[in-house]
Amino acid sequence: MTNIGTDSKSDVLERTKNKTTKPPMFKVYLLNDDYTTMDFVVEILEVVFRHSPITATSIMLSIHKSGKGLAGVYTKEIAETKVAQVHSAAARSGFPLKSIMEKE
Ligand code: TYC
Repeated sequence: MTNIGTDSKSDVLERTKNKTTKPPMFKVYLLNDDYTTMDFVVEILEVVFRHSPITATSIMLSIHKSGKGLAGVYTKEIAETKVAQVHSAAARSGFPLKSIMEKE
């Protein structure tokens, strides 16, 4: 909404609309499996998704029981990076842990 400058007719219209429109957001999920340890999933939720130990444990247990759980919601590029970080940490540790993203 902000038009830079004053009310002079000769002023250049530098901006016709503000920059408050929201970017598309993506949900990042972790999926359950039978081989990844609970401790590893909690560590991923703490380190990659910045959850507290208590929240990370609660999310992990909900994934274990239901099959899938929300780890976080991010813009596209950040969501893609989180998914890649999960897969590379899991591969490095020999776990099949999977992460997926979905547009909100
Ligand atoms: N089901 C795993 C086990 O019993 C634990 C687990 C939880 C694995 C969440 C993946 O996203 C996951 N060791």
